[in-house]
Amino acid sequence: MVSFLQKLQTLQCGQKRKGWTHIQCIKQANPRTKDVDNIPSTWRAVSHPSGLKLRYAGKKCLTGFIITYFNVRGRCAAMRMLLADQGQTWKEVVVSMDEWSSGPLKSTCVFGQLPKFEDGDLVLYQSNAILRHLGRKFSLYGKDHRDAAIIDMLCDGVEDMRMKYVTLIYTNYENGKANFIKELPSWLRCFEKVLEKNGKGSEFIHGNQISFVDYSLFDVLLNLRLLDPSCLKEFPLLSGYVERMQSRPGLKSHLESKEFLQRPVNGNGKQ
Ligand code: GTS
Repeated sequence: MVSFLQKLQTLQCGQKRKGWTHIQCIKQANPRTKDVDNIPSTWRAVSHPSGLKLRYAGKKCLTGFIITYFNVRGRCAAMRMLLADQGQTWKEVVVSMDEWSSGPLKSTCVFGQLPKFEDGDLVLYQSNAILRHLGRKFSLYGKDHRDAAIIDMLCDGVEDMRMKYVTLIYTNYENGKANFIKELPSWLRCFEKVLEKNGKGSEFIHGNQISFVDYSLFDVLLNLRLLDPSCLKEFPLLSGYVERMQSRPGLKSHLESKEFLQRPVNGNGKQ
């Protein structure tokens, strides 16, 4: 039979509660209330299938990811895809337009805009800076400085394409859509050519490993395909790329999730 001490050791090694620096105290559940009594507010109690109740205490270890943004996919779609595909979880703080315009949040944001991204006590703004941070954190930035430089270049190229799309959506949707769709192939061709030069399009946008810019490109391509369902038809490599990206297990389940499907693409209902 496993002794109490053995259980304790297993739990201390393997069951350390995420987000807390250490287990301060451990004791058996009160058989009557099945609870640990009188827990000071800085402590947390959790159940464990073994029947033990654990108390965690100490300074909270700030390791969680928090995305603060409006209720849209928008500029957070790519970082959410990256996190989901990398097996990460995160918390969403959804800000309504009323809260944004009347509350104090805007004045606390470095550039007066969202998204805000928290990685523990690191607070970031600017969606591409956030993607780059996650790229470094999860080794999604190529294998060396040369790769990183090219990935940065591609990220700026995707940003240009994203900005054209965002400008259309928010400033000129009705009048500009037809012309936008006419010009779209000339931008998409640039990425088709980049793919062609990289393993004849059988890999990622750069190199043979996924990088943070793949999530951003994939996100923009999905949006463009929503806008013009036939836009990728003349680009076999981009079409294959989208197919490969969306069949990655982590991405597939994210794209099929209620959170993704129910979140509007943009803030004004246009897509
Ligand atoms: N360059 C910034 C980024 O990439 O994060 C742009 C951020 C931005 O434009 N944020 C908009 C915003 O905060 C929301 S959205 O366009 O991303 O949906 N708007 C509110 C405001 O008060 O400016």
